[in-house]
Amino acid sequence: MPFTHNRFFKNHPRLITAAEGAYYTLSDGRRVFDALSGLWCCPLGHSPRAIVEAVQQQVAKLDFSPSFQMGHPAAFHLAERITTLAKREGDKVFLVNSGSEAVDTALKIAVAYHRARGEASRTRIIGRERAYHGVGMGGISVGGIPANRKMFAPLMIPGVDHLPHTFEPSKMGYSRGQPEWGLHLADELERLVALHDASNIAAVIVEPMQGSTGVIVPPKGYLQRLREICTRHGILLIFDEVITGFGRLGTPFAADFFAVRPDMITFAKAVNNAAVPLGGVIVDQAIHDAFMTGPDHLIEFFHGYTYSGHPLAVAAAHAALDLLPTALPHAASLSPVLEDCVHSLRGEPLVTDIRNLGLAAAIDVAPVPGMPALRAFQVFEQALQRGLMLRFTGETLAMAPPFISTIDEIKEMTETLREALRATAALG
Ligand code: PXG
Repeated sequence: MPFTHNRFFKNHPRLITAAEGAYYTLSDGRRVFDALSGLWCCPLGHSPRAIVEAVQQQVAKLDFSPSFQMGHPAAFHLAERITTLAKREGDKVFLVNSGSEAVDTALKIAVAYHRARGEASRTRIIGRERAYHGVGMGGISVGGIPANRKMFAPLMIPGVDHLPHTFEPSKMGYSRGQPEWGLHLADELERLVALHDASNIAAVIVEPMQGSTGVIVPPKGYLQRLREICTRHGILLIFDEVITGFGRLGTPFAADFFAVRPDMITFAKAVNNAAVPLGGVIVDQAIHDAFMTGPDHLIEFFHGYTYSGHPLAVAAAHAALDLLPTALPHAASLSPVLEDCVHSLRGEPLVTDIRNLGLAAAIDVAPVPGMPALRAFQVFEQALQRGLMLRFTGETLAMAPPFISTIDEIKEMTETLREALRATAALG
């Protein structure tokens, strides 16, 4: 099973049998609130009728269409809708099936772009500590979660450096929104440029808000500074928006929220509310154009997947994008509610930090001495028994409720978590 304690699970299975709106039904019949919108991917709630119908109609009309040397109109239309939403008219979109594929695709585009322009020495990629960029070989190479990397070290792509992560609880504990401290950490990029020389560096990839590692919010000015340094040195900036894309911060993309224009944006998850796997990369027009050389009967970019632009995934995305204009302002209006709610848990037993941005929040809990990663799991179990499904990882509990949640549901989620924290502390 993916990222699961397999042996424990086998003995204590947790099975989901149905979903509707903001709730899952478990195999014992209980309804639980889906506090992470699936795995950050179902912000519009489960099985919205418009998406269900779009996929049903599509499977009957055109179930599959090859994307090598052929195409189908809805995929091109989707690319246009996505670039319009991102306010990047003229840019291009490469469709894939997951966030991991989106990341590996963007990294390949970055290296090939420089080569196509005659700067073939620009091959190094710079990621960041604690980053999650999926599980492809490229993604784990630029990613910064030690457990995801250490078993596979010999297989990673060479020539990768990591910026320091920006989480320092002693400087930013219990921060609401963006922390004031940490802008200087962006200048570490200048040190890497000085070390390797810009002529050897292809791209920097960051999650604008680090999600999987526990909602690490960028310090004020940090992403803008990264942009300035990249621009100065001709280095591409890639925002991995697999989690933040399509509304999680209350704007279509985090790039809008932070008013930074990256050269590429990777996305997946919420693009189609996860009804069918879909991901992609938004690529700056100039990057695209650099590939468009040579005889026009030859392939310009040797890359792609059987299921790129899968008609069912694309149909789901069109339906999701139809729903987004109403869902997005609601999500934005819920974010201060979530902020106040989660920060009301300060002082509850076990809690060591709380942070939030947009419609995402995380709570750190004190570890069980000598048993890393156990405490958050205990809280997760206590919450699940009380009708709340959180996400736990390490010593962190994460929440990213569906955009369709009500204020009362956010409050109820918080009170259930409060009870779960107290019950966990009572376990000793
Ligand atoms: N980039 C980012 C920023 C992600 O968050 C991926 C790439 C990979 O996407 P795929 O579709 O290949 O899984 C992700 C995935 C969690 C959680 O609990 C987060 C992800 C996946 C599963 C769980 O935070 N993010």
